[in-house]
Amino acid sequence: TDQPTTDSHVAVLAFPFGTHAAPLLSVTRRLASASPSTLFSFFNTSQSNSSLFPSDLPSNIHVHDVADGVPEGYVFSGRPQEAIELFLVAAPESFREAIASAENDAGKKVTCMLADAFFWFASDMAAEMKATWVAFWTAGPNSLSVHLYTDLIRQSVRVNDGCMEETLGFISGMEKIRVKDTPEGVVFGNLDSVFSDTLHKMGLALPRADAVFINSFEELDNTLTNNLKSEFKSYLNIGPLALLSSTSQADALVDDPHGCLAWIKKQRTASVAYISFGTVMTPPPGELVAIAEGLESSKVPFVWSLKEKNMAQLPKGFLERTREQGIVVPWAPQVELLKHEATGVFVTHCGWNSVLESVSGGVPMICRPFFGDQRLNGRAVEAVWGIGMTIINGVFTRDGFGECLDRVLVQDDGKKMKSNAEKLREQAHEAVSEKGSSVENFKGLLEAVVTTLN
Ligand code: U2F
Ligand code: KMP
Repeated sequence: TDQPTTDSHVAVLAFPFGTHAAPLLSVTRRLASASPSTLFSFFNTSQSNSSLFPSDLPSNIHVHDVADGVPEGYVFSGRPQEAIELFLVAAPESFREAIASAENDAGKKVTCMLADAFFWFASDMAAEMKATWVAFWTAGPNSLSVHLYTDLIRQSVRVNDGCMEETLGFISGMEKIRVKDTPEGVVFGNLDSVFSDTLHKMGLALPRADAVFINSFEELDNTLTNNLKSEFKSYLNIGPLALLSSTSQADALVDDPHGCLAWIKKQRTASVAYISFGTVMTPPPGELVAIAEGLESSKVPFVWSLKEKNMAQLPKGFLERTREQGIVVPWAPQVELLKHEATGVFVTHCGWNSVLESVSGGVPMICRPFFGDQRLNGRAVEAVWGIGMTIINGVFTRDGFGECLDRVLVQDDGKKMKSNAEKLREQAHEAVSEKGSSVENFKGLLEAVVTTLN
């Protein structure tokens, strides 16, 4: 295989949970094809690496496994985030070891650390190695801002009964965001967990990064963008990745084993509800039943991405009774479905990738956030961008869900959401077109990544 001819060697550090590693690999691919003489060593756990199907990688990307931090013979207690915490505690050592061995193999010292932003310790590691540090925030600008200003938020919000409704108006661009929308571990919840502490330390470290980049586009939120630009040495919006990645270019390449695209082609414009709650979370059984009942009584055509293990929790006879109305599949070609004109609404947990994919397709949302940044994203969808609504009562009930479907798909409310979503879709496309902001920012990212210190 060809070896890069220059000395730059980029260590890419992936976070192996949720949807973090896939977008980082997609950015790495684009960087690697733009700079064929740079070596990219991609570090991730073997489990996460195997889920990325890294076939047909360019020869200047080398994939390496790192330890997952789970001790020999460890028995999981079932605590939430247990695997994440074990990984995070071990991560500095796991990465250090794997990087040293990759440097050895390649005969090249690492010149840039391109790391998931969660890894605040990459700052010190890069300094020791005399390498640059470029951080990738895989979620949206609201959550990035909350972690950047965690100390300010903790000082400004006096924790009392009414404080959950207060807004973060003291941060530029967050006037509509309420305390209750923030991720747990910032104002409420466990402030001392390994995960909360990681996010807090990250917020303090990021202003030292040579560049911070994000899967979004500047025009989505100009106020937040300008404020974050003033805080970081270089703040680069390079998305939406869904409008750039090679998988979304040719239908023939799209993985659709359950025939979702063939099915949706036969549906009327803006009539279908696409339902998915991402890779981490599934609604509790009672809410799954409420979704099923809401779909049946509303008769709205649907594509529902539901993990195989949860299918048994659907009401008895639901799949048979709705055979003509919709399909339930264990995995759907989400980006393509959201780009299809027949999709009228996305019922989502508001993971950042999902929200931005919906914006990219111009599809309004019904939001049922669960944890982390999802409430923030849902709040922005509803109150800042006006492209969706939060589920009535915060959880799925048959009637509440039915009413939401009617509001978004039929009522004037929904028409307004659709036209707002359509405008954002156009701006998203502009951002990734020639001379667009995200295209220009990508050039800045490439430069930050391949430029070496002295
Ligand atoms: C964590 O997010 P999740 O993985 O739960 O959710 P998303 O960010 O929305 O990403 C889901 C991705 O999986 C794809 C979909 C998205 O790119 O297109 N997908 C699919 O192709 N087919 C399916 O049937 C189902 C999903 C975390 F939970 C969030 O809070 C964070 O915002 C997020 C990013 O940091 O990571
Ligand atoms: C499991 C995960 C994630 C998580 C919590 C989990 C994850 C993720 C986040 C997150 C938290 C705060 C933010 C943004 C994201 O939380 O992937 O501001 O990104 O239990 O996989």
